[in-house]
Amino acid sequence: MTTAAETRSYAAQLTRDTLIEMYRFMVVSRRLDERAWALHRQGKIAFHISAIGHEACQVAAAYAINRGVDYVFPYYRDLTLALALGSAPQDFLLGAFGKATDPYSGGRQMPSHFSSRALNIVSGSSSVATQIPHAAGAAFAIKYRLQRGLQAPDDATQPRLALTCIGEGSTSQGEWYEAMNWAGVHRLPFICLVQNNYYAISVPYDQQSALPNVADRAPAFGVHGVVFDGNDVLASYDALRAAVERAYRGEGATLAEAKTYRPVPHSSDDDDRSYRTREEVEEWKRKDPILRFGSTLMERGLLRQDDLNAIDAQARAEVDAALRDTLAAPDPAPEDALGAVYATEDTP
Ligand SMILES: Cc1ncc(C[n+]2csc(CCOP(=O)(O)OP(=O)(O)O)c2C)c(N)n1
Ligand SMILES: [Mg+2]
Repeated sequence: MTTAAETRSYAAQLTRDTLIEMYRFMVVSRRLDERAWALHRQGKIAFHISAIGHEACQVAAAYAINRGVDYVFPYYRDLTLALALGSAPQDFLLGAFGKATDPYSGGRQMPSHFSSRALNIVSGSSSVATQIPHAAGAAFAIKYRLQRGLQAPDDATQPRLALTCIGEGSTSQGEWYEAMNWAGVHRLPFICLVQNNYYAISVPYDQQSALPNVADRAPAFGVHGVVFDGNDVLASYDALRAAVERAYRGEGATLAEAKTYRPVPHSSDDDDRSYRTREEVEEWKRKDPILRFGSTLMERGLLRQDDLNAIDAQARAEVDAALRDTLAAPDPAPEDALGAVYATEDTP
């Protein structure tokens, strides 16, 4: 188990432009997410599940890996991750409205089931934790092909890994244990990012585990474990980049645990007032990842308040435009409902 202090400061190597780009993705994600809540309350979309509060560790994960090269197996809360990997705000909205042109599933899956063949984002099931064995299997394939020289010629020297995300509550599922064990046995180029927001809908973390950290289980699997502040972009990047370097060097898998919080209900269909106090929620709102990263960028003299305001205005305009285009998109034909989600017969 490493602590954040022991990891090298990879974040110190991020350029000003990259830091600002990361901040922009967080703000676009937040504005898009807030719009989805409003659309749900207006009765325009059927369901929303939110990334609010999780933006820091997700943007850090996208920037730590080699985007478009590594394989990503996200979960439903990964809006910021999907955007930072290259999925467009409109892609998310097309899914939320279940439009025919929804690139994730043609309107066949629930919203926020992110996927893109071009971006190496693999579609998942709604059953929690099922993406973890898929990701470990992909990591096994990466290692197997590398060892046997089976990669495409232009790919022979390209290190790759599989990254997957999951909530802390879903680590109670058997699939998670099976996949983590497999990753340990085969020393796979694999990262499991646990976004620990302390609740699985209404069930608090201490009812899921007797251990203070999910990553405390890492030694039992024979993988590396790390716990970090998931509301801090730079701490998250340091921990995840170290995990990526280990995977690329052939040193095996990492169980990376981001401590974070969702300051909103679990989904549009949840009322969190029934299981947690407003004081607790307010305390976490003071640790909001976007406010924190914005302050860091200002303290470092990289941006002024005016710049933050301009980024916010631009994000709102981007969301407005994406929504306009989404509303104009066609609805699917009812007879298409049972069609394929990820691959079709003519998919190569
Ligand atoms: C196998 C299975 N059981 C139950 C559910 C219903 N369900 C959806 S999300 C969720 C809670 C997951 O909590 P956690 O893993 O902590 O992730 P979070 O939503 O907090 O990010 C549950 C129980 C499901 N989708 N799949
Ligand atoms: Mg949770």
